[in-house]
Amino acid sequence: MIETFEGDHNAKGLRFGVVVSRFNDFITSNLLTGALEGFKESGVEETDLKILKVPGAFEIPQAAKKLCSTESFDAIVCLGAVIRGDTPHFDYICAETSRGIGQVGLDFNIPVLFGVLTTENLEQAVARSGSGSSNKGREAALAAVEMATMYKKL
Ligand code: INI
Repeated sequence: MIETFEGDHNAKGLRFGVVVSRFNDFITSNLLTGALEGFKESGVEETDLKILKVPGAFEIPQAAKKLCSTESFDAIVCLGAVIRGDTPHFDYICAETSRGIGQVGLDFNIPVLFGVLTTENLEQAVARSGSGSSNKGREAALAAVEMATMYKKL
């Protein structure tokens, strides 16, 4: 029989870090609300959560790395919103944020989840940060729970 591992959605007792950027706060605060709902649904206690608020998406990987270096979290969720403007700035921020978040996860060997919206316009960001299952913050928190609970079983 081949041993197969899969996570679940019972994360009671596991610890999670959240990094959320303030830029486009009217979107990122809703992503944070969605993530906290996802954690609550999964049985995570508030005392097992730590939230770091950073200025913009560019700073997210740096703060995620800081959280990982404490070695006290089972997974980290990164939340932000980058919305395209009139200059190439969007592309630089998106590239560095996604590359950095991926790198931190690989360097520290714990799940680091990508809940950063990278959208063409405000409407797309609003559509992905509302209440319910379309909220990408909630989706990232549930994915963090799934990954962390799977690693616990290994
Ligand atoms: N940061 C974001 O999180 N979203 C954006 O849309 C954005 N735009 O468009 O500029 C943005 N810029 C700030 C950046 O993330 C850094 O905080 C800043 O450059 C300081 O390092």
